[in-house]
Amino acid sequence: MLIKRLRGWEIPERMATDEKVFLNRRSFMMGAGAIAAASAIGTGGLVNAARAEGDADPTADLYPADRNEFYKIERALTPENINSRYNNFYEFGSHKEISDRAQALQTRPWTVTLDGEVEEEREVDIDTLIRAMGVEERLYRHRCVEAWSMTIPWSGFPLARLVDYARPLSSTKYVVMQTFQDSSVASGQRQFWYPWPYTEGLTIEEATNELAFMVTGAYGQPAAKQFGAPLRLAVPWKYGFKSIKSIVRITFTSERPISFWEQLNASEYGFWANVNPEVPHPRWSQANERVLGENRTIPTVIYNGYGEQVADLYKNMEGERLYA
Ligand SMILES: Nc1nc2c(c(=O)[nH]1)N[C@H]1C(S)=C(S)[C@@H](COP(=O)(O)O)O[C@H]1N2
Ligand SMILES: [Mo]
Repeated sequence: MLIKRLRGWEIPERMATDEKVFLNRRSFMMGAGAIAAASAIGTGGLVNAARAEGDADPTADLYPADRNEFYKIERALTPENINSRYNNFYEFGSHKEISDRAQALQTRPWTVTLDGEVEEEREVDIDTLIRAMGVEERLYRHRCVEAWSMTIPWSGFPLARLVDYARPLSSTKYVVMQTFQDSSVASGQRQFWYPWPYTEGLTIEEATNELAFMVTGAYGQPAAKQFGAPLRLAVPWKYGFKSIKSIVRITFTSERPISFWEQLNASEYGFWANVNPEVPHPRWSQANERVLGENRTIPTVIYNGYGEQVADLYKNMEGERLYA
């Protein structure tokens, strides 16, 4: 397979653009918070209507799932109608308003391939998998590398449980995940300069940390398509781009993968991508974050506030570029 490697300046639409949009939007919202709030209320019905027309979900009876009270957050949850209308899902366009287009994704039937260094490679039906794993609810923060953040009630199961289920060999060092590829439903995938399919990866230690979560639902229901249905990762101590959506393949390997953003621009996006306010992105500060749906910014916290659970993963790794 030939993958054209692009330099930053060759990429017509990329995160730099999003950052400009964000800054403009932010100054707009400073002066018009009330208008923003009013229009957000107005779109709620549309989101739910879109979901009702979607594919039947045979596991819908699992929601709302019991909340795991260990994963609480001090901030208010981002309203669903705001979260559902402001998404990064480049398969459907390199801007935030992709929620309508994402409804074209058929999320049933859906199979997930478990392959690579495992006892036995296999394909598992998503509903079989979800029933085998069980579902709980966790309130998580999410910090995008573009310096906005949200808080969201995810439903799903620990990735550690799925790793067990896959029975990796002891040689496995990394867990690599891939998103579906079908440019007939995801027009963004016709933008040939992106290295589709979207790929992300974790070390096996990260993947089996209790915080690493496989998302199947949000806001007490099966996940909306724009959130990455039917299976999406949530690694809240890392920048949001690590939390890959609509996963079709999970590969266990001893080689570190090169992820989507790293492939596009390795000088700006790396493998580890742990949140750190003191390490700026080459083109902007990471010190603060805009709270999605609120008219304010707050200081960003190391590991997005999850240091107690994850800091140990990175002991004695000074040589690694852990924060980009
Ligand atoms: N397949 C895929 N997964 C993806 C992305 C994407 O473009 N494609 N964007 C990432 C980024 S940059 C962020 S911030 C989050 C956004 O999740 P949200 O739309 O649920 O807020 O999804 C991540 N997962
Ligand atoms: Mo992001």
